[in-house]
Amino acid sequence: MQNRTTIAAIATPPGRGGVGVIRLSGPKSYEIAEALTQKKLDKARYAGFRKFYDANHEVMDEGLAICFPNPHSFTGEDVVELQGHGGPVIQNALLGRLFELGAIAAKAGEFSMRAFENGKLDLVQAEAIADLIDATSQAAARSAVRSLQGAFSTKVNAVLEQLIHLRLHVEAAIDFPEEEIDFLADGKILNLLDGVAISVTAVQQSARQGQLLREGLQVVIAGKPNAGKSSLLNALAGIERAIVTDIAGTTRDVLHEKITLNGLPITLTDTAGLRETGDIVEKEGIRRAIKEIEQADLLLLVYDLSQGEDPLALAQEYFADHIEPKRLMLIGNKCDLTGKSAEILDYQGFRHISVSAKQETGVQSLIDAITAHAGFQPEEDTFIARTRHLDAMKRTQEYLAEAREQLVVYNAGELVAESLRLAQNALGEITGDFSADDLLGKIFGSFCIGK
Ligand SMILES: Nc1nc2c(ncn2[C@@H]2O[C@H](COP(=O)(O)OP(=O)(O)OP(=O)(O)O)[C@@H](O)[C@H]2O)c(=O)[nH]1
Ligand SMILES: [Mg+2]
Repeated sequence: MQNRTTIAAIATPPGRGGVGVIRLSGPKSYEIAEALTQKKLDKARYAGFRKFYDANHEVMDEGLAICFPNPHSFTGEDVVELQGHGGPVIQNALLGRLFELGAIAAKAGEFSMRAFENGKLDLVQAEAIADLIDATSQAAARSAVRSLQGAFSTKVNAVLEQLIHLRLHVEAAIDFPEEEIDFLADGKILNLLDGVAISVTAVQQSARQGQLLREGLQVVIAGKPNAGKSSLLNALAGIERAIVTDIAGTTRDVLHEKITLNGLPITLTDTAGLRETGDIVEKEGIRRAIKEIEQADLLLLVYDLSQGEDPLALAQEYFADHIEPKRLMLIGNKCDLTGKSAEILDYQGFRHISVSAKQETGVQSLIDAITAHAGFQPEEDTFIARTRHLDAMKRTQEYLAEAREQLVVYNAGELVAESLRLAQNALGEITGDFSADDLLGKIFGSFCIGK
């Protein structure tokens, strides 16, 4: 904590407000704040009314100064909060004065990074702060708070302990070569190993809910011109967002609409109808549509039921590489024209739903099918999670599977030990036990300044 710079940043959002807060953190925080106010700070965590002076001893602003001595502060360093008035000009002038007095500008996420380095937060908790600030729904905010309070970290740490316990057994077996084979073969290590894998799976399942809640699902609507794609987007969004006409080729640009279906955040994308065309504008629209199709979590292939087409043949034609039941749902539209009712069925292993986008029949069934398809079932205790966490758990499982193979097939103690070490590193990345500096830089760099 010694020999570090003292950083400063405006902590409140830019703009005008009754109060604007500037935060200082680092060894010279007190010295700088006392130079600014030309007075000693009050005792720890007491708000002292102060004048803030410029270099010519003119009053720039007045407000409160509060100090938080290390280690009992957000960053774990000496922190001072200066609460002046919330206008961009005055706040920037105050910040400029702090720089003159020796503070340097905090980089994005640097306060949180220091809190992490000083053991005030683990990585999951630091990320949860960013997620809480960025939450777009009550449910996301609640689960971010749960992660912040350690709900996720506790689960990860419990699995880490299980894994360390297992590693100790394996290392002990290796240390006694005469008995190694027996040790490895007596089933105890295999049991422990399977126990760890089961625990990781359980955490993966909960984390998947949190990740869906945070990152949502990218759903792309695609199909022939006039199939009713834009009508479907409007029906799902509940507003007349996209232009609907009976002219084939109405939609040309890609259109994104953020909606929430059954609590699941979704980015719904409407695209240009897919067909051969000589029109250069439409051609560009189709090129963009294909790009969206490639990136979708879920594709809704909309087709016109009254045309008697085979939707799977269409899917094959439009997105051959992307037709797998996990990513594709077939939507038979205009069921009102066929006299059939809206229904859900299985079409050669694919979900098939008939709807009438125009009359809005079958839309709720479609919504339920989309959220069920994503496996979204948030529970009371869902915590926020990120793709990064799921990736780390996936790698953990891969190393565990490797360890299992080396144990069961080859009885190779050293290799089991090495795979388990890698599994522990992968899992430890989640909370930051084992994280490369570039990963940390990437995570904290995505936070906003002053956080
Ligand atoms: N009868 C009936 N007509 C529909 C239905 N859904 C859409 N339509 C009509 O079909 C026509 C085309 O609808 P759009 O939603 O613009 O179709 P699109 O797939 O977006 O077409 P492009 O943007 O040209 O690719 C319009 O006249 C709609 O009113 C439906 O469920 N039933
Ligand atoms: Mg359209």
